[in-house]
Amino acid sequence: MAKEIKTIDEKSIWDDARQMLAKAAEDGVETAWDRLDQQSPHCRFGESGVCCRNCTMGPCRISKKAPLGVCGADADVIVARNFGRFVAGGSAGHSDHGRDCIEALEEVAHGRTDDYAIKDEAKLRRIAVELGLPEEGRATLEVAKDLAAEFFSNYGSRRQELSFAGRVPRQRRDIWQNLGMTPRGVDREIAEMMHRTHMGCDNDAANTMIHSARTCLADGWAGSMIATEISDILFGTPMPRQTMVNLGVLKEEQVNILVHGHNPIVSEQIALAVNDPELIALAKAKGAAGINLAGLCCTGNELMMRQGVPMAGNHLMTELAIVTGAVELIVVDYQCIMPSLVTVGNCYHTKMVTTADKARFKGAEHVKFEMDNGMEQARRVVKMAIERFGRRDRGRVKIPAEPVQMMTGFSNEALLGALGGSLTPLIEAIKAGKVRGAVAIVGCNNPKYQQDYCNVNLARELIKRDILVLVTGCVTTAAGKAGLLMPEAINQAGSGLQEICGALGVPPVLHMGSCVDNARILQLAALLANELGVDIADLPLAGSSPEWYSEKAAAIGTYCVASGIHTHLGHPPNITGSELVTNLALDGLNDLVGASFLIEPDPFKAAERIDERIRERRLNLGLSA
Ligand code: XCC
Ligand code: SF4
Repeated sequence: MAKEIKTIDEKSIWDDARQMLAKAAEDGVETAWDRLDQQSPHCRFGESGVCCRNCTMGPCRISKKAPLGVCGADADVIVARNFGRFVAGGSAGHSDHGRDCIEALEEVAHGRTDDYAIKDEAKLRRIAVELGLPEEGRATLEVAKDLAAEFFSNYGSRRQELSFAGRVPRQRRDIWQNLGMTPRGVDREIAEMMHRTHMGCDNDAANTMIHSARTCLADGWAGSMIATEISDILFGTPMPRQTMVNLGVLKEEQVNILVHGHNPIVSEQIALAVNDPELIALAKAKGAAGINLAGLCCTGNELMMRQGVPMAGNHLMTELAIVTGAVELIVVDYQCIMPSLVTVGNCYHTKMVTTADKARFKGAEHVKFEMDNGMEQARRVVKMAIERFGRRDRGRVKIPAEPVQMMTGFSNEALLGALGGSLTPLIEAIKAGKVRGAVAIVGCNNPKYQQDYCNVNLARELIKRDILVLVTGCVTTAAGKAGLLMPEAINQAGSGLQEICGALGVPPVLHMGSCVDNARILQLAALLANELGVDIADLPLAGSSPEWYSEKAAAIGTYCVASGIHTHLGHPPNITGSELVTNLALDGLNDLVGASFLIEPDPFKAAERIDERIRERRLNLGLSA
């Protein structure tokens, strides 16, 4: 059968993307969509999760004719093991990022860096008190030392519970305890996942799935949560501000630098360096009007939340941003950075700079960022970008759009601030049915979908139904480009949400940060549950990742479900080769943890089903539907 080749319009809903896809074709640049065509159809064994490569008696692939691997493992065991390793990878990504944050905090605490400092001292002290660390009358850096040590202990094997376990409602902790799902330590759960999935260990699929959940809970309630809290402490807790989004944030007359990756430790320094008057003067001396910084993906979210740096695009826009021909340099840390960016950059004058030893790219220049050289390295990178400006081929530059305004910065602290210091007004609005519930739409782009079609339409459908939407990660850019992150978007919301958001002056879709910042949503859910004296699973909440692609997104979905938040995915992970695992994910988990996964590629149908769930939860709480 001939392969169906998608038209440009079928690839993305956005005009900026479509123009750049056309330009990419003209310029002879290959993109993720082209490579998806080459890779399709995908391997059925891989797709359904029944290919095992865990030892060299195999690889084994399960079929009707060969239902067992050489060792005797069946499809259920193989699927569960593959899923376990998949989410262990995602949890490792978030949590290792968290570890880098702890190391940064420790360096600051010990006075070993001049480039970083504690920006939100009040938050540092608040968390110290929350975790029972001595705080009163002590110097800030002394408290920081203890907090860093406390956080490090979450990665080891000596704890029975994570530091932030106290944030989890009692009912939820009991559920975890009874299921053997209580996360003990980040590295421990990840290492144990690798152990369990070695040949000849955990050969009970359901048992492996329980540990998968435990591994992801360690990510959500420790690795990611620690990353978020420390980033706030070091770089400031986000507060509402306005910024702009789409490829139109690139500036034709300026040196354009893009930051891409996840950890603000690099991008925050770049953000400072681009404002250095000496470097701006240098740029002007080279004929540019100035230096322009914009973000991509999650490090873009981090910078946007805290500094209001504009967002050029999400995951599938990263190649297309370079296709504008206007980007001098792209500086990356880690995660979600397509190796193809080096190649695309080489088609133009765009230089790619890597900064982390654990994420090097062949063909990119490596400028290693460390805690004691952040500013020096950032200045070096900015100078490289300025030097590149002269090599720009002006005839090949095309910046395709006018930027769209958006509001960002809704940390829980900001949300509480907007509510006047307590959750009561929100709870009252929920009880009155003006805000019927809340849904976190998170995660990625995936070229298997028309880019952002599901992300945007799901958000639109939910706010119509008076369901507040919270966004993080790459969905942020989608919602922002659709104009949903502006207070005016309440016109598209139901009357209840319109009234509440209108009174508060906030959009009906709130940007809560990067992917590690989904921890903010966990914390908010727990606060609401505790306030109402119920479990998280009793709340009219849901999660969704319509266009997800990454191991990290699967880890997020899993810790959401294990935390009691029903979670929608546009497509299943590679588990469909096991009926047992699939049934557990779609249904069985409900009995165990009070929430499960819901798979639905159509955003309109997904909204319907999420709404049903919220309706049910509301009725159970004795509220109107
Ligand atoms: Fe990556 Fe975080 Fe997904 Fe975007 S949303 S594609 S994981 S950058 Ni995290
Ligand atoms: Fe095959 Fe078992 Fe080895 Fe997997 S662990 S490759 S199923 S023999």
